[in-house]
Amino acid sequence: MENLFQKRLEGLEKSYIDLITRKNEKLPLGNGVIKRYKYPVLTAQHAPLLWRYDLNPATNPYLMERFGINATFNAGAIKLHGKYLMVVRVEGLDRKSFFAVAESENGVDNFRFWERPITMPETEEPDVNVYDMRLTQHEDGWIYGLFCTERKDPNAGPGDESAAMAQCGIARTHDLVTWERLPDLKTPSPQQRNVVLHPEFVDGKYALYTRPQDSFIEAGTRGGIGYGLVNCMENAVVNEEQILDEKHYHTVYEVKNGQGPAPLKTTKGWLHLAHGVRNTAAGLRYVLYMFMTDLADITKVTCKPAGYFIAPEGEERIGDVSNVVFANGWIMDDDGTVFIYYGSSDTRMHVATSTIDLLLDYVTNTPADGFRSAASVETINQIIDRNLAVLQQKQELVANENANS
Ligand code: M1P
Repeated sequence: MENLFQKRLEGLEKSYIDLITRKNEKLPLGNGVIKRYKYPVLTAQHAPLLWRYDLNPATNPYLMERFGINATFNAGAIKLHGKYLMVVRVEGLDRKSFFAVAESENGVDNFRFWERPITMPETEEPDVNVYDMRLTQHEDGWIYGLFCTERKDPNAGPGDESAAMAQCGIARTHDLVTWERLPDLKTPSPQQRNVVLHPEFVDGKYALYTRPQDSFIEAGTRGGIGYGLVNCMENAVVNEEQILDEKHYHTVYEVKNGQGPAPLKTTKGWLHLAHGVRNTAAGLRYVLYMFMTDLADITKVTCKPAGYFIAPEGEERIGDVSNVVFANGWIMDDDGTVFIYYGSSDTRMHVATSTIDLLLDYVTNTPADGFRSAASVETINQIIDRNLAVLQQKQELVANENANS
């Protein structure tokens, strides 16, 4: 028996080390805006053996998994003390999600989890499930983690064991180890998800991006990326919620949308990453899109490229909730490199890299949505006209050079 235990342990340790030391590779070509990578940066198999196995041969002679991990996805991200850190949504086989920090030296591979998951303090009303943390390094000196806290709907009818309530949980930390839990956010909306704290004060107040919704899944009569101010985070109450980026018929965000990570400040405006959801015969499809808001008035959208920025590709399309990409974490380095962390199909984490210059070019020069097929054709024709003019200029130049030689 001891032999079997030892053999299994060696096999498990080897495959775990191989996985967390594997080098990632940039995929060639791409669309010129981002670089995708060959391997996901985190999977359920990245969860440490120490979490999953009882490593004592006396109590686990068959070396069975005792706590299985189902998925690692939708991570918040931050760079601290030179390390690229993700606060990952880790989901056990029991369907419960919790948060855990995974660290990498270069942001694209060799992510490994810290020894223990985060012990998140609770409010007087315990969370049933917590997920999708957005990290904000706020100018008040704290790192805030805003996340979805899910509980059973107290108004669920008899026998209804699936009606749930989503609200925004708030916690803050300096080191991602010790967290202070603050009361949940209060807003005029019945439910909230995808709430994100803006990194700077606005008129001396904390500014929040919200996503009002009527019920747990459906945004219903509400939806859109909302905005509201709160006086303090210790008792955060949004009294007035305005919508800064609406749902729109026949777009990639017709059903609902939500702010991704906290926006990045650039010379041209605040750069936003968000997810949009549309309906299809095969169910909901989640993609990422970008937009920019004004530096002086952060509720004013100044640029918004049509359509999606990242959509699920290849194996990203398949998972527990297929046809989904979702991002709630990115990191901007001092040299302008941007690491975009995104979850695919509620199963695993990926990275795409770009730079601030490329993203600004993308956001400011990609045509906006014309909301009609005819407008799309008009946009393509304008691009063709400009290209033909350039080609003609080139031909004329060559003809002149030939004539002069
Ligand atoms: O399953 C897809 C996503 O659904 C929710 O996002 P939203 O509130 O925008 O619909 C979240 O549960 C998210 O975690 C999940 O990836």
